[in-house]
Amino acid sequence: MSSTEKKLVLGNNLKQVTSDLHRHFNFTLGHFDTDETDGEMLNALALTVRDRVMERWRLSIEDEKNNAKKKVFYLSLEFLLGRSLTNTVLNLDLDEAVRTALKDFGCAYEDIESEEKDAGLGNGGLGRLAACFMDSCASLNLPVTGYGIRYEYGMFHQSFDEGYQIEQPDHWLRDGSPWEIERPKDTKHVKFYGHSEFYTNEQGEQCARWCNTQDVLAVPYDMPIPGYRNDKINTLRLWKAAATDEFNLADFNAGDYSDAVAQKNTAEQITMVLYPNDSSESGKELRLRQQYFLASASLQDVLDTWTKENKKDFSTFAESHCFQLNDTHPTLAVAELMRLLVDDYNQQWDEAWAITCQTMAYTNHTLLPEALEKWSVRLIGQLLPRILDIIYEINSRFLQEVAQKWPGDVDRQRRMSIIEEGDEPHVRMAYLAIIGSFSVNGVAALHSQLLTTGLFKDFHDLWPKKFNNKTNGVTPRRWLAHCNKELSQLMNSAIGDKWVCHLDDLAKLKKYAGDTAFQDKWRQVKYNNKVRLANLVNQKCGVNFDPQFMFDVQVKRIHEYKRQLLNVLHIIHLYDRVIRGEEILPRCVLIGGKAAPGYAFAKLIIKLTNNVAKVVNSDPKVASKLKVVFFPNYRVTSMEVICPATDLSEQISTAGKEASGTGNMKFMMNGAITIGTYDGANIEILDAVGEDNFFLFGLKVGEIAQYRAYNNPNDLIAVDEDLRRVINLIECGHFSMFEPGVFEPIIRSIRNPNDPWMVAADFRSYIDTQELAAQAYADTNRWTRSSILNTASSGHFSSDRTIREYANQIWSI
Ligand code: 26W
Repeated sequence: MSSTEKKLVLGNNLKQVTSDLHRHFNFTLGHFDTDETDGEMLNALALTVRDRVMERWRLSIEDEKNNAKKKVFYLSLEFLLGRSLTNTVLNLDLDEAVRTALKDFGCAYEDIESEEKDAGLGNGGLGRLAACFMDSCASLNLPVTGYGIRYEYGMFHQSFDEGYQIEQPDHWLRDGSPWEIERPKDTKHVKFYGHSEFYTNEQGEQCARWCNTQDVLAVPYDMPIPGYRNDKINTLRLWKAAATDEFNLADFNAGDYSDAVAQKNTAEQITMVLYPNDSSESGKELRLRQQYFLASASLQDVLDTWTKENKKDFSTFAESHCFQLNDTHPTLAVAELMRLLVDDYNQQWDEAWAITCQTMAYTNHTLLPEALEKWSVRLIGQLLPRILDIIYEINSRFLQEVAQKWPGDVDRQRRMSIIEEGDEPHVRMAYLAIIGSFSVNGVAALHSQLLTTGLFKDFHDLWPKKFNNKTNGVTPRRWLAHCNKELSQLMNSAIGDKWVCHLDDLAKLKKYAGDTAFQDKWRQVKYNNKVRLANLVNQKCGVNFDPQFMFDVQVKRIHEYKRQLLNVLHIIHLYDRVIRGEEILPRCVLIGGKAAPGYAFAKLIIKLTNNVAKVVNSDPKVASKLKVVFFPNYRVTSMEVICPATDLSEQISTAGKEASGTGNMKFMMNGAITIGTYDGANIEILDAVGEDNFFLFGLKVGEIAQYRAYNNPNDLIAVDEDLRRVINLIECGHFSMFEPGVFEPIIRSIRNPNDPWMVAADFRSYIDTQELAAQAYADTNRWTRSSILNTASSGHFSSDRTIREYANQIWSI
């Protein structure tokens, strides 16, 4: 029994859980036993579970205070948590007690859990990665706190009208959330606008202060992050913006009531909505305010805790703190830490800079040039004048260092400057992050290598040791133990249940890969999962998926580089073959994902998919061979049903564009086989599982530029009859009978000799490889063996492995 366990009062046994459930239902929530339980039982259950979280949380905080030598803070504008109830029940080992207790009320656990809304506080990969990391940190008992924003509206809800994406607001907090605890005592003031003032203090030192600011309050809401069966609860602290009272008072007294109220709204706007943009930067002032708001509130929080115990002695601060920056979004933290140390805590610049560079670490998640954040100097100067001073000072000292190392190399200085000169000068956030950090990492081997040879080459020349790789991972708790309970049980019966925390243990499954009795059971589980997904597809799309068919799935944000378009061209090709009377392997194809509301081309891809689906699904000649859906409102909770049911996982980005991918890992863990390009973490998946168990196709990074020089899509179309027929079906309006010409931009893009996404170039290789996958699927035993081997080889892709690497190699905890 652990020391924490001894101090726990609330039991996990059926009797205590049942009695707490009654107590919360009747007394906390004020219902009678005769009331309808719908909706309310979720809250009563959440509170019952939360009580058990609370006692562990308190002990974890106490333990960390007494024993943690170093703490890590994960700063991220996004945490894509999904549902909390099921995850907490799993991690606290409450599953059985909860199921039985609910029966007492005549409720089924599955019905209750499905009522919880997703916490959709993120766009996609980067936000979900932060959530998986939080789970692993707690499960590994590491002192890691997350800092983020409590968006009132999370990722928008997606539906379709005439095949076009419609966005609706996601007011996930409307009915409140039992998983957040407001901590008003820890409220911080965040400064905006105003100006810098320079003065000499009593000691005769030159000092600066930021005056005449318009302050906004940052109120923290803490969410518990439970570890897996280890009684550890970490904290995710999310900030909500609120207006200050003083701020309003001045205007009230001046008799300007409506202005005062309007200003209150301006303050509270900051945390109103998540920007649903996951590649191109919008350049919007509100987004910049969100970024600074997070950075400032979080750092003040850490420094307040520190100075409460250590006064103004920062001599051991660096050795006991580390800040991990999730992409450049929280990078103003570099300048903000300098400001707090120098202006508020009177530290010398050099000491403050040493602390900053020893505590900040930066993770890059993308090579796409349009996703690299740049803020106009004018905007930063207006909104955060003191921060701009500090950025200039950091830059001028840095450029001196560059000049010393490469005397006279003015071009290099211009290239490496934090300030990009031009008509409208900009601050390059990635450069600020690299200069202010002791570690810079990419998220898969290829990606990290491309960073050092391409995008950040100059910085790699200067500081080669700063750069490192941390291949992403996903948590096996949510993405296997929870979402695929039946497969988990089957695996437990064969290899025990240690894999939940030691995913490499799955390798023990390899010896069962050829065992026909085990294969039969494996296939049966997959079949049952396919039935479950088929029901969901029927309910959401009104289309019947036959679980005997191959389930071919691509779910992720919609983006040209991810090439959902290539997938649709393949669907049209299959349809064309069926119409021509050819035999094909029966398939159900599912595509899902959200497009950024301002990304017109991505929205047109959704429209094309929906139109193709409509033609395919309504043709009786095709019904026994092919079904297609665009799955609406794809999110964490849908993936929990989709990945266990998938046979073929589509990971088909243009080589060099997908930093890592993490969906690819979830599918692999659940026994799907990948059809993919040589890109991101696909390469490491291929390495782990071997080429017999992976369908590799397409041009590699090195081949793309060369190929482009010699090949024009129009020539390819001329010589490839399959491609020509597919393009022709779109061009002639077969999928747009009543909307002539709607898909013209798509045709133009495929035919563009400079198509950056290489859709036509990879078509032949993709189609041929799809055919190989179909043949492999027809050989049931071969496919099942491959499926088992994929799960068995997925140990490397646990976020526990990733977090151990961060902890050992970056954080030193
Ligand atoms: C400025 C707007 C913006 C917002 C978010 C630009 C870029 C982003 C993210 C970097 C997008 C993102 O989620 N990137 C994905 O990160 C995953 C986790 O590392 C990777 O697996 C994906 O390959 C990468 O696209």
